[in-house]
Amino acid sequence: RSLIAGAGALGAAAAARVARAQEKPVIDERTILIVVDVQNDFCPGGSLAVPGGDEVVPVINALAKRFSHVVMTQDWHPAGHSSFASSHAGKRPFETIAMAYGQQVLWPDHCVQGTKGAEFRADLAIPQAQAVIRKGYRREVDSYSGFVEADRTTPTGLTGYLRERGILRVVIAGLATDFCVNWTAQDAVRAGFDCYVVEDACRAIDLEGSLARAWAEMADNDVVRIRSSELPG
Ligand code: VGL
Ligand code: ZN
Repeated sequence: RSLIAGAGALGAAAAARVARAQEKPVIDERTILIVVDVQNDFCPGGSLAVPGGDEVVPVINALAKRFSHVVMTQDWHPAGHSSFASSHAGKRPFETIAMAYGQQVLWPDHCVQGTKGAEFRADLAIPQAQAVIRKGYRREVDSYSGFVEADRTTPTGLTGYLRERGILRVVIAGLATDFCVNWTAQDAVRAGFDCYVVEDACRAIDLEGSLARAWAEMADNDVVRIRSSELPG
């Protein structure tokens, strides 16, 4: 009875989220782990190093052992990509610019196709990973999300891939919490998947409060925040 009253007060989507957040995900044939952008450039020593980025590797390696289904995303830009500050005269990294599709943060050159920085961390040990979705490969459009590019219309193909495989639930880990993990997680929900983000298996860039904003946006959009210890062993 109180649950029904709660649903009226909260709204159906929020009530469903509350219900789901209290049940931890099952890991079954219809659950997949998405490992986001665990690449050299996002780790210490890389050109867009996320603080503690390398610390996710052992956590993700252990997590991945519990999954039979895993896909990975890989940030994969051509040289001269429009998200690079170096492509815009007078602009510096971490400034923003108006692009045709909206505001874009400008980054140091990173994850250039075929470079060492774009490679996955060598200590990532997920031999059963089944697909790699590369993203951000169009010069004029960025893609934080593994599902839909920054123009918010061009699909990467990941939704179709997961649907065709009968996947219902996605568990997300990787880099960076406030950019590629955040956008990938929200798009997973929009595509109709139940979505869990494993906070201790992620690290953030945290530009001007972007991490707190990301968690708030994810919560508002039915992404469930969990810790790796809450997943079934
Ligand atoms: C990312 C900034 C630029 C990420 C990718 O993986 O979060 N952030 N490109
Ligand atoms: Zn990028």
